[in-house]
Amino acid sequence: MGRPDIIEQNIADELSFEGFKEAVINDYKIAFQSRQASLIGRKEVLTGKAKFGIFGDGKEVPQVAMAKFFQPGDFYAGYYRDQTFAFATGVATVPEFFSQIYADPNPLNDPHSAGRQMNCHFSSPFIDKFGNALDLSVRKNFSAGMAPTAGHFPRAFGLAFASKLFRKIPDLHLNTAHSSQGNEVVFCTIGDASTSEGHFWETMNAAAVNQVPLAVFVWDDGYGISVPKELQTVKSSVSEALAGFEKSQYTNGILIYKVKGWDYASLCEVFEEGIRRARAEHIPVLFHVEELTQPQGHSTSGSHERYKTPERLQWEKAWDCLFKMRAWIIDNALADESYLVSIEEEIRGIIVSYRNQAWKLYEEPIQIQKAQALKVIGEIARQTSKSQEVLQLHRELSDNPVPFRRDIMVALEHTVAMVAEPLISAPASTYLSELFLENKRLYNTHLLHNDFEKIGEEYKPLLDFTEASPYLNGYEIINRYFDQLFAENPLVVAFGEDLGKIGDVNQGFAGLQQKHGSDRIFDTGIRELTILGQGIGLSMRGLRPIAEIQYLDYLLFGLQVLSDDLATLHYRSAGQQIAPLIVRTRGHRLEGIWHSGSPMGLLINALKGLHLCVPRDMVQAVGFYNTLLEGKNPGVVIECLNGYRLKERMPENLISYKLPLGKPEVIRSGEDITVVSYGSTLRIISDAANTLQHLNISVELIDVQTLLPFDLYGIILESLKKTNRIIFIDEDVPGGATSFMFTEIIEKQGGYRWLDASPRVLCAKSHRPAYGSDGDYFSKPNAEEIIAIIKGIIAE
Ligand SMILES: Cc1ncc(C[n+]2csc(CCOP(=O)(O)OP(=O)(O)O)c2C)c(N)n1
Ligand SMILES: [Mg+2]
Repeated sequence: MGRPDIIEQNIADELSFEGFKEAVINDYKIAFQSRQASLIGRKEVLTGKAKFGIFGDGKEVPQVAMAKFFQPGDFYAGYYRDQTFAFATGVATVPEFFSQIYADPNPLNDPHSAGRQMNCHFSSPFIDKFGNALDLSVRKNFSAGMAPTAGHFPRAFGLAFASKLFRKIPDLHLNTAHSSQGNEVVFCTIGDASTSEGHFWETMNAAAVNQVPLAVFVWDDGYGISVPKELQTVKSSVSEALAGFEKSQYTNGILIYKVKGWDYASLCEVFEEGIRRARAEHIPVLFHVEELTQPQGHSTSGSHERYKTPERLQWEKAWDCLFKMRAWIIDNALADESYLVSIEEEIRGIIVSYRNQAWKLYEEPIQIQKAQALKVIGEIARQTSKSQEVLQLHRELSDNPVPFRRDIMVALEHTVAMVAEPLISAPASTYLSELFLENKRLYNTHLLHNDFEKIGEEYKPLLDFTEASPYLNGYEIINRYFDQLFAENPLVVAFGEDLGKIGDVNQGFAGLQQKHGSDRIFDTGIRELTILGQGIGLSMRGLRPIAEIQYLDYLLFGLQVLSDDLATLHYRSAGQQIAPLIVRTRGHRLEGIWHSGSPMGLLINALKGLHLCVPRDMVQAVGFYNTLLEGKNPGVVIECLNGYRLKERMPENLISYKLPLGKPEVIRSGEDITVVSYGSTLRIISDAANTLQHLNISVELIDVQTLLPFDLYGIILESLKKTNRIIFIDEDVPGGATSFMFTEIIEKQGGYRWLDASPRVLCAKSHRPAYGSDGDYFSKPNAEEIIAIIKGIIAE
């Protein structure tokens, strides 16, 4: 008999070997199942059941390895190749994968996007249906994917930066629902070719400078669709190109690992070490996963035989990671051939049944609609004088075995249009209205959290002034406000270029870093894109960031993430995720081409899904900050660049007064003409209105206050009903925000009915504003122009 402790050790080894074997076989099963899903998924497109497919075949093995180290509380930000990771972490199931490829709009079937996203764009819930934060520290969190390659990198940086703040700021340690003291790692994937994007480099630099727990996995299959990596990356290797970023013992930087994508054992080893260090030490890490393949080519849109050589195609077959893992399992006697064959056979059958299940779920409600529509149309055909024509519509729908929802609508619409007897066609109209509402709910909701709510309707913008309320410079008011805000709300952080040490270029934060700490008020590099991504990620993790863009003109550097990521987040995740980021910037007229821009039309078009606040002074700006901080939607506040040194009276209730959104304010009442504007232009219009008053022309001046949402209360229309004349004025280019406001009032609100003179717009010239006082005068609307045009309207 052996010694008991040695026997115990042997049993433990045996058990752990059994456990190891089981874990490996389980990984192989997930990888194999994922491959089958890819193969069948492609067929679903080729047979016409789905429109487009892009799959994770050839990337399965690194993803099952990666999933081993993804812990509850961690975050994922990735791209369309990661279905295996989603399956392995349990965040997605195979039936959900199929539901998404069919564009099933039922969130119970496709809980990731409710049919709004192409396949393989996953997400997990961050909020419950009432908008309350879920306990993210115990969940595996997938931030919603999107298609613009590398577009998720700035967000990934922000998600990782949150871990850093949760670790460093003691006041946040109690906030356990969002973090376990910053132990969360962000797993971020990207294809080799997409590392060519500036987003990748800006993010890597920001992560390296800030030392955040961001783990980047580059799936290197040598191609970006057809373009090989020689044309994508210097030295054809992203890890070599990043050599200067590498962390050494005494520097910041990133850890860089290279590993073969087909080598399961090495992948597990390397990922274990890298993730452990990222988590413990908050060091960013890059895994360059090489020698991956694309067994079915890039997507269903074309074949890779067009651009890969026969040798390359042959190599891809031989080095397919799934094939290599299988061989490794057999070589190491973890399972034999016949066992693997039996589980593969079983999985093939299961995947087919998952596909059938998802298809049935997708199709059933549509077949019910089809049957109901046929019943209604058939009944109408029996009663109408247009029986033959209606029967033809009936036949067309009936012969369509798998109609879309739109085909049912079209059949009903055409029936109603065809039949002149309204009483007979009434059942079709009734059913149409029902379906219209249903489809609106499925496809047109969740642009904003609480889509149809009037935000802050109940807020009474009551300013509390006392005898002692002082007149201060605009920047001083903003500064006092931020001071109170940071004292009151521990979730608020603010950052941007020159915002920390000197307290922003206009002193809004002057002295506040010293008072509230450099973890909450801090400088960033000149990197607008990742400043905004930083804000997106922080706000998704429960903080309330104010990300500052130094001048409105430079918002364009970050517009892509605002538009593609932030503005679509709630919609594309079907209401499961929010990012209530506040973007603070300053704009409108000051000096020259790049310090007096007012591209509001551009923002209105790009930022549907955000609130766009355009205050005329700093007290009003404060009202918007308070409102946005109360809500769950993101917003941009554009302070007036030329307003910081103008005196305003500071109310006592700076920290508590809120402004409703979408509620214009009549700032001067008059009888003869309604003038609609916002921001810095209002002061010029006020001057013009004084002059016009001497000419007996009485101007009603309205500040729209917010461009998104826009006048939800019909306040401008009420004014127009009184004056019967209207002009929209701003500093944007022709066709910009003035055209937007014009359409809203004249067309959408029916303002044309109340006009006695033609409605007009006055905006800046098409070119950028020239430098200097004369440059401003001749580029932007001026008081004399305003007077002349209004006199003209009155004389009409
Ligand atoms: C910003 C942007 N540009 C172009 C595309 C079109 N596109 C989709 S995938 C792709 C290639 C990406 O290659 P890679 O990053 O290597 O990923 P892989 O598909 O090879 O895994 C391109 C050009 C896109 N989706 N987004
Ligand atoms: Mg590639």
